[in-house]
Amino acid sequence: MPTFEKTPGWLDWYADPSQPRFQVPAGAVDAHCHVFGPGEEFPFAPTRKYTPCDASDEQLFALRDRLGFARNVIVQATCHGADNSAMLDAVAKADGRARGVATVKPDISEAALQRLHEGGVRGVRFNFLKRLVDVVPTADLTTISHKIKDLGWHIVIYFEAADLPELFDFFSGLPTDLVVDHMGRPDVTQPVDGPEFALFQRFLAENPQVWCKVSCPERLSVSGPPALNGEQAAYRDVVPFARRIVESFPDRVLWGTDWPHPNLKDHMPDDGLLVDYIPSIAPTADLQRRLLVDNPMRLYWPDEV
Ligand code: 0GY
Repeated sequence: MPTFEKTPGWLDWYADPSQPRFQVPAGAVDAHCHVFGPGEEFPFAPTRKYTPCDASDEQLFALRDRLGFARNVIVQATCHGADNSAMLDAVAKADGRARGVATVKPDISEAALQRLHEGGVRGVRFNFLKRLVDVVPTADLTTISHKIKDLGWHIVIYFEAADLPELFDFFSGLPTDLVVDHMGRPDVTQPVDGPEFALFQRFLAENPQVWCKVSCPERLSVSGPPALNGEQAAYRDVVPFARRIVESFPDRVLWGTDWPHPNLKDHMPDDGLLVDYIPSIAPTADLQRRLLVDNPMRLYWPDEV
């Protein structure tokens, strides 16, 4: 049995998150979360850039129930490479209440894709963050996009705002729906009306097939969570960015916890606080229902809509 030691400095996820004050609407979907291992059962990939702590499906489902969510979208994380077994096992154990997003290699067969589909996978993920991958995956992405398009899958892309200018046309030409992780990681010290975020909004405006996860304020924030007395809004410097996207593209936004929050060394978010952040970016019941229920259901459970 392999044993793994987590990357030094890595913070553990909250074992006992606060009970959110905001009650998510019935049927809400946590559309971005992961499982890690357990490493003894599902070993981490030799190519990984970090070794996480274990975060099992049972622990994920316990968090789902505690926060009041009904369903999860479990996204393959880079620490498992293209071995999707931990994610597939978790989806299988969720009794139809989870879908998966996989990482696949360009030589994957049609039969293997079909098996993934039957296992609940509805998308593939490509990571463009240089700290997480060795090569920019444009060639593989092009090949795979043509293999998955007839399955009705989408492509999840994770990139940083500084890289969008060179990727804009490439992404716009892909043949499937796209889902952008964490708003394309804007630099929130820039103005919300500045050129960097304007380009991201133009990317969404010109491409009706692009969806956006307004997730991970904790990764983007400089102001951070509120002080313990809770006087100030959580992650307040990210709010104008996320709210702008939610209000401009209300039918193409998704939200997720990002539990168990890979790769964080400075600050680990309290998942209850993350849920309490939602009304600050989706201030009306209508926006909240679209963000948390209608949109993810249309993308991941279209047969049930
Ligand atoms: C996230 C963020 C990160 C990591 C990964 O697959 C991954 O390893 O996505 C990150 O380090 O920013 O969304 O999980």
